[in-house]
Amino acid sequence: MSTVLSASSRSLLGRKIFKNSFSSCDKIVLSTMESRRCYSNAEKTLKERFAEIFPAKAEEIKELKKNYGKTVIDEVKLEQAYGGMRGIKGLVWEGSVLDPEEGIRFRGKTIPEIRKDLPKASADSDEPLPEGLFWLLLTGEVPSEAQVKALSADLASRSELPEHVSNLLDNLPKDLHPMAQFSIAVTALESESKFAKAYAQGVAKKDYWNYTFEDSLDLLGKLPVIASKIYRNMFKDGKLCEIDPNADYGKNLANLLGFSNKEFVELMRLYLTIHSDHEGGNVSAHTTHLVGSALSSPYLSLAAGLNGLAGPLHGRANQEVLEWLFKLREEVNGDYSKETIEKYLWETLNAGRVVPGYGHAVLRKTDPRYTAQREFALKHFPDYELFKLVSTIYEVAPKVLTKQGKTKNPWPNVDSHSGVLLQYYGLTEASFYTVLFGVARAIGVLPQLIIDRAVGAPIERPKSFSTEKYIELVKGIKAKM
Ligand code: CMX
Repeated sequence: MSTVLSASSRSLLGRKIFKNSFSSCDKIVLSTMESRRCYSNAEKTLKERFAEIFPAKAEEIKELKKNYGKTVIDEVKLEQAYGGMRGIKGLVWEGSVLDPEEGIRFRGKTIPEIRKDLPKASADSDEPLPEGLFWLLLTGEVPSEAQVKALSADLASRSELPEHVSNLLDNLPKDLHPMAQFSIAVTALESESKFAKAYAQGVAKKDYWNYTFEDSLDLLGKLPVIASKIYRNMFKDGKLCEIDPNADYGKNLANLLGFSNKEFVELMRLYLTIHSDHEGGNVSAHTTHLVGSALSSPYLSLAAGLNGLAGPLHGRANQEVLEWLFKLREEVNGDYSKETIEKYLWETLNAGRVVPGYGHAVLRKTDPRYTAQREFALKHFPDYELFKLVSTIYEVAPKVLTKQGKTKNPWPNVDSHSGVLLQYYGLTEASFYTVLFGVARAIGVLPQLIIDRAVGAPIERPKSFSTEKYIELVKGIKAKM
C-alpha cells in the first residue's frame, strides 16, 4: 500500500497553516501582488523567504568576486594532489563549515545550539525538527514553529510515489543492497523532474532555482516513503502505513518504517538533523553539487551523491561498525574488558583493516555528532549492553590508534554510534542504516543545489595533470628557485 495525497489536498494542506502560502509549480514566479503582500517574515513560506533573500546573496557574491576575485586564498602542494585534495580551499558551501577541533556549525550554529534553537514538534519533545534545519540551511534563518509546521505539511503532501517507482522497488531483488535500491529509486524519479521538463522547454537561467526548489521539496517528501518501502520489502511484510499529513518529517519516517515508539521518533528527528550536512567537500555533498553543476536534476544529482555515501569509508561505515561490533561480541564471549577490546582492535589493524567509525578527513577531535548520540543514549538507555560496549571502545580505541601512529584523527566519528541507537529500538538490520543517513544527507545537500541555481553557479571543472606533467611542473618550479 502506498501513501497517497491528491494534488488538491496537498494545496489545501499547504494553505491550512498559511492561508497565503503557495508551494506548487503552478505559481512558480512570485507575482507582483504576492511580493507586495505585507506580512512579517515569521509568516512567510520557505519559498517566499528564499526568493526575498537570494538576490542579496547573489549581489554579495558578485561584489566579493569584483573586489577580491584575484586574491590568493590557498596554495596547493603536490602531496595534496596525490592525497585526496585534503584541505584545499576551492568549494563554496553556504549551509555549514567544519572546524577540525570544534566540529560542524550549521549557519554558524553548533549541534548543541541547533538542538536548543530549532523548533520542536511539541512541548514534550527535546529534539529539533530536521525540516527546520532544512529551512535554516537554505535561508540562514531559524523558522518559526508555524513555518516549520507548514513545511512539514508541505513535505507530507508531496510524498506520493509514481506507480513505476513503487513497482520498481517491489520488483528489485531482495538481496540487492538497500543503498543500491535507494539510488535506483531516486534516479527513476527523474520522470517527475519539473526542472528537467522546464529546461527542455527552454526556461531562462534566472528561473532555474524555482524548478530546482520544487524538485528538491518533492524529492524530500518522497524519501521517507522510498526508504521505508525498501525496509519493509526487505525485512518486513512489504506493507506501508499511510503518511500522516499532520505529522512532522521524523515522525512520518518512523511510522512508515513501522516504529511508533515515542523515543524512536525523537531519535529519528535527532538522527536526520545531525546527519544532514557536513560542509561541501565530503564525497556525498561534493558529488551532489558536482553533478548538479552540469544542470542534472536534483533527482540525478542526489542519486549520484547517494552512490558515494554508500562507500564503506563514508556513510556505509555505520553498517561496518555494527558488523565489526557483532564480530567482536562473538569473539570475546562476554568479556568486555579494556584488555580484550584492545587486543581485538590490534587484530583489526594488524589485518590491514581500518577501525570503522574512527578517524576523519577533517575532524581532529571527537565528532560532536558522536557526542550528541552518546548524550541521547545516556539519557534513554545508559545500561544497554551495546552502548556500554561502544563506550568502552571509546576509552580504548583512541589510544590504540594513536599508538599505531597512522591515522591523523584517532577519535570517533558519527558512524561509530548511530547503529547502536537503532539496535536498541529494534531496527536491527545494519545493511539498511546508510539509507537513513541518505535521507538525512538530502536535507543537507539539496539547499546548496537550490542556492547554486539561484546564484548561477558555473559547471565545476578543476584542472588535472598526469604524473609526467606534474614532474615537469615541479622540476620547472625547482629550477626557478
Ligand atoms: N583505522 C585504521 N587506520 C586508519 C583509520 C582507522 N579508523 N583512519 C585512518 N587510518 C589510516 C588511513 O587508512 C591511512 O593509512 P594509509 O597511510 O596506509 O593509507 C592513514 O591512517 C592516514 O589517514 P588519515 O589521513 O588519518 O585519514 P583520511 O583522511 O585519509 O581518511 C577516513 C579518513 C574517515 C576515510 C579514515 O579515517 C577511515 O578510513 N576511517 C574508518 C572508516 C570510517 O569510519 N568512515 C566514516 C567517516 C565519516 C563519514 O564520512 O561518514
